Amino acid sequence: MTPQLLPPERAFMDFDIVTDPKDWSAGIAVIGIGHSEPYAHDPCPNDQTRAPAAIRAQSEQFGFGDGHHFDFEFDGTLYSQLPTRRMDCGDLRRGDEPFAVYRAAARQALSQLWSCGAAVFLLGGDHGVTIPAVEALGVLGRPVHIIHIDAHLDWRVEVAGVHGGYSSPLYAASRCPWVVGMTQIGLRGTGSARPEEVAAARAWGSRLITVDQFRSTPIDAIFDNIAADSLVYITIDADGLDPSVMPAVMGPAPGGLRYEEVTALIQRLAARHQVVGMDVVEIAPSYDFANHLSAITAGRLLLHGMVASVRGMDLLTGSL
Ligand SMILES: [Mn+2]
Repeated sequence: MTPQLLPPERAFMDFDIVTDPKDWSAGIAVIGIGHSEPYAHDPCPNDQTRAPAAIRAQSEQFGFGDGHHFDFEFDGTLYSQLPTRRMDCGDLRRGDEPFAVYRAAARQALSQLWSCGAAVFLLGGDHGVTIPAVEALGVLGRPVHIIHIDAHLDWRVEVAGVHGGYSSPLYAASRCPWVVGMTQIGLRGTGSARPEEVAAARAWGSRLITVDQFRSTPIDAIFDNIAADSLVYITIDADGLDPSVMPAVMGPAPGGLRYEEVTALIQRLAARHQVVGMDVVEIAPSYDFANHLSAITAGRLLLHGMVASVRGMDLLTGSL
């Protein structure tokens, strides 16, 4: 059976629900890719599958759904800064098909969205869902730089026999010829990386930036190694942020980036490069506070990414 895009219970904000790819067009596109391939030893496999619904449920409060309330982070209404075409493309749910079939369907859906000129905002899912996204970016025919926010390196070739799980998205990106650079921000503590993965990332040319280094570097200098002609894709693992603002993660690590550091980074990035999409992954709703802070933080980060994608288009008008 082929996985289907199913309409969500409620849309992200009041975006139009458009699950038929024939109806997709340029604009802003949200899509839920909830599933990845968990490791057999995971205590709570794929709780992250429920994150797209959790993020959508809280998005109602960003202007009470309609995006026309004054938003102080955007100095105006959100919808005055976004195109009128705002699609929620639904959720790619996994049925009983093999994982490879699901992953190919995700790659196909994301390729199609980018082909029709949409900026794509992906609701994970664990970090493995970034793999079909970086693979789909090839359809743009342009060099791509990945901005990665995460406590962890995510450069494993495989873990426990699983290739393409949540420890491997940046390794997978490094295998894509169109990915010409990556900047990994927020690294701290320990994760699945061994010294050989750190060496492999550095040898490939990935720029690794710890939280302390991030705070002691002017923000524009963080972007110095992004080639001028590169498009930018942002992948945010929820555990890259400090758990005080993003508590609902499987691998909490104290000392992460603050919310306003990430939003400032996204805004500065948009002043220099075209942001073609973004994902927020690894939110585990079972661990979210009763007030759903993690889902709210995720939704707000996505709004910043959406506005950034539009500003980047303006910046590069005529050069694309
Ligand atoms: Mn990760």
